[in-house]
Amino acid sequence: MTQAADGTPAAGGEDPKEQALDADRVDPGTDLTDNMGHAVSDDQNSLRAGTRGPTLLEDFHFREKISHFDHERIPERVVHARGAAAHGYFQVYESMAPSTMANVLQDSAKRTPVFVRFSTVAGSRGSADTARDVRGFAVRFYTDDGNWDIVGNNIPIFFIQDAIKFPDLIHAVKPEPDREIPQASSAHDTFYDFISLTPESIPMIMWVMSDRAIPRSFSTMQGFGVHTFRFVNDQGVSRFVKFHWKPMAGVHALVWDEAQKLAGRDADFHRRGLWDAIEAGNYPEWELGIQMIDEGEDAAWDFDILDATKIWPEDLVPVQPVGRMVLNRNPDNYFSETEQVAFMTTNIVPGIDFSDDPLLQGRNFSYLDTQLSRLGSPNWPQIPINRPINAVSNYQRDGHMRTTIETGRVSYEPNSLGGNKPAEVTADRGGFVSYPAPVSGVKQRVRSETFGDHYGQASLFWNSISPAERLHIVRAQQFELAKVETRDIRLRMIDHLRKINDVLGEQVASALGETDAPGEAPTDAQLLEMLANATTPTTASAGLQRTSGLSIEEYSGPAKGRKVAMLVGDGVDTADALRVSDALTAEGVTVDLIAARLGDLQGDGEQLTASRTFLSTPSVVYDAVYVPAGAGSADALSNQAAATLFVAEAYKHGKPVAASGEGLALLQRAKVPVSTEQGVFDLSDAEPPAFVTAVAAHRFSNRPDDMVPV
Ligand code: HDE
Repeated sequence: MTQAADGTPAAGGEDPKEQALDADRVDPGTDLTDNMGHAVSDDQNSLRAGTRGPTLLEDFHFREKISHFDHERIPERVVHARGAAAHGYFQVYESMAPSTMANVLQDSAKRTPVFVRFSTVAGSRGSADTARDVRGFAVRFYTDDGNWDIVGNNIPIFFIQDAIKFPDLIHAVKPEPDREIPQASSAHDTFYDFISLTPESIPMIMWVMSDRAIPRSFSTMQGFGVHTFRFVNDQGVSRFVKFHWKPMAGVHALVWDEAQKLAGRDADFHRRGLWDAIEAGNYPEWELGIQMIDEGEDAAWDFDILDATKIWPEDLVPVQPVGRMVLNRNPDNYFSETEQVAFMTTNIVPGIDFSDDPLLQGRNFSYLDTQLSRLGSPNWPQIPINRPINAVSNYQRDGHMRTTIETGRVSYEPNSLGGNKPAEVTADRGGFVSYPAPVSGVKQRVRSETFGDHYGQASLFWNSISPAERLHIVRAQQFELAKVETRDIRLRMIDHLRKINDVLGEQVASALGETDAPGEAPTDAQLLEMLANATTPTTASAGLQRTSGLSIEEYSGPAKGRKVAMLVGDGVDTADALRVSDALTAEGVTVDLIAARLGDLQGDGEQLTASRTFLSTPSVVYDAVYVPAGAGSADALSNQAAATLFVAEAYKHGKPVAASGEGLALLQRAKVPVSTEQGVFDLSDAEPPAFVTAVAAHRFSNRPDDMVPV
């Protein structure tokens, strides 16, 4: 049964999707059988002639087992192949009836089951979680009126304006076709060849080079529907909307050095984080918000609401809160649920409709089509995770792997033999009717002139983020373009970047050896100063020079869900360790004890047990470090080079660090100076809350120059 975040059962009894899935869950059973139900007496040896003779064709048990194994794989998603998902629920704050008749957005007492899959875009199914990339953020609502999917991303815009360019974009970013290199990375020639020749992608490049593309976790990412959609109310009035998911945990990122190390040290970092948080009861939560405008309200704007490379600045159209989503249950089976879930932009319900965004229109073809190839049959909607919770009844029949048994003589409409049931549903009884938007025009292949500004919103984004975030974009672009081997491509990119901002263009040019005035490369601190006032006049932004909503620093949250490493050895001051650990766990922070070996530690008082070792666990998987008091423990740690590195690296990555008593010696060895403003605490005589607050704040980019994270 689904539990609410506070542990109480879901409102309205059991979660209807979970109930429906129950019918398909199987437990391991007791007796081993083959697929036809025959009990298996020997699963160790194939049937052979004599003890050393050849295997017999007659061995149906062997053949069935191997043959099933041979066919275990289905094609991975052509994009978004790597992902992780969870179940949960959505609850609207108050009825949205004035603007939409969507059933799921009416009743604040009702919990609608959801299944949400997060993903990277470029990498294959086995690639690392922390690659620099857009993240998919696909939400399925199992509503009483059928499935509604918001198949979104963690970035509010996209690379291209017309779906016809999608295969080109994806071919360019995927590993290069002759050498199949590089995996899950945009830092290569074909990607920047395409991008530099496709100026509409430039605003998105700013987002992909920003901290948004290396999230700390799925639960600290925003989500966006990206396209303009419609809300339609029961009076038939339509308004345009954009969907936003705001994480209750705040928006937080990794730093690039950390992301790269994580790709090796824990390639499953994001997937593991989601799983562990839900198992620990730290349920990730988001608030759904909408930006909504009346038809015609955009008439005077200098950008087009059908252009998916543009945001609606929040200072122009504020985000209104609509409801809350909680993810509280891990899937039972990765393949059956996360791999087989098939989202579609065409899954909409009465009260929601499309706009004419050409990217959305193209997606509306692609998703059904791709499922046919990936899941292999038009009967894929019968797969449990894809089935809606309301009844499905129609005259579609047959095909590979049909699992339902439709009874009766009739499989056509109209009919008299079956009483013409199932029959059409009128709009007043919930039948879906497309919004009757008037359409006219001459057939032509053109891009509207209103889609023509490719730099204004790139500068709006740049102007609206903090100097530290700008620094990260400079460094990311320096990194990526230095990996591009073809000079002409690098030069074309520099031209684009100069149009977004002078300092950005100049710094990237200089790192690529393309400046007229070569000199010492500025340090991070010097660059931060140069970036502080480095803004550019904007266009395509309804007159705004900057807007709220774009800098991740605006989205803070509690410490809940973070992970703190406590470095210990025998002789640890147990009371001190518990004092800090209790303060952290009370706020929903996970604390792991890391020592030279696993197991119980010698110490006074309550027994402490190390659950990780320095060999198995690097600092990059934690958000902060604490070194408790205790002379024996401090001595033991001083013999561990890995312990010193652990603290130094966490500090370099901008993470909070704290120690007490003898534990402070490890900070000294790691050359980490105590400074409360810079998130390094001596807790010997201080209470832990300041440290807990620092864990919530996540990063300190105000550390001395050589320690600033890049
Ligand atoms: Fe997708 N996209 N996409 N996409 N997309 C797929 O569908 C496509 C786009 C997004 O967790 C595919 O089931 C086209 C924008 C997510 O299962 C495929 C275009 C946005 C997921 C496909 C786009 C997305 C997909 C591959 C250009 C954000 C993963 C497997 C018009 C608003 C869903 C599949 C999951 C997956 C096509 C652009 C989000 C091939 C043609 C823009 C989150 O159908």
